[in-house]
Amino acid sequence: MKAIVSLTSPYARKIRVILREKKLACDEIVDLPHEPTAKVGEFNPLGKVPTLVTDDGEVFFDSPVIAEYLETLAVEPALLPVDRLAAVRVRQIEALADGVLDAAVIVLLEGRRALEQQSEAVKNRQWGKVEKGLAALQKLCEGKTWLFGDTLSLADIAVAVMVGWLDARFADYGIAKHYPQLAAWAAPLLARPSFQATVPAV
Ligand SMILES: N[C@@H](CCC(=O)N[C@@H](CS)C(=O)NCC(=O)O)C(=O)O
Repeated sequence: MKAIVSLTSPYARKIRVILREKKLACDEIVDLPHEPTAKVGEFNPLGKVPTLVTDDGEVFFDSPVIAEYLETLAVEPALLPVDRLAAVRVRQIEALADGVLDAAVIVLLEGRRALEQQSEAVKNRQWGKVEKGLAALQKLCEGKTWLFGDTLSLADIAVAVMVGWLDARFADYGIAKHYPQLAAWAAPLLARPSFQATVPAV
């Protein structure tokens, strides 16, 4: 099995953390999806990382689909509950964390355009989603070690990856200043070996 990843992508980090938590053998092929030399488009028509290629040559993307595929390998720890509705609830939290990332990525990319091409309206609208998402997640983690149930799940991994990425990419904003309980909740997860081995190469 091989995973095509970049070392900065939070979506790829989610998968890289899962691979480590489950101790799954997987070659990580580092690609730069935004560069003309990118190879990921040979496997994924959308040209995005992460993309997973199984030993049989089957291809899976995007990160929620890859996470679901990895669950089918039935390797402990299970990161999704067996009960289907419970699994949907975990996936809902993952979607919220990914949605915060999607909005923050737009803000980041908008900020890289020539100054006269940047839209404050776009940045403000997307940052509004980041703020609302973070507020919702902070509420969700109140008094909890795990976001769902009594053990590590995909929800915890997705949210902690999102917190780590915002912290790295928007260091000036200071997530710990604005959402101290969320940052404190994520801290022990970010200290796990699976996260320490995948710190974004910003
Ligand atoms: N929803 C996708 C998002 C993947 C994504 O946007 N990856 C970015 C890197 S962070 C990418 O490969 N972008 C290349 C492009 O858009 O051409 C997932 O969860 O995997």
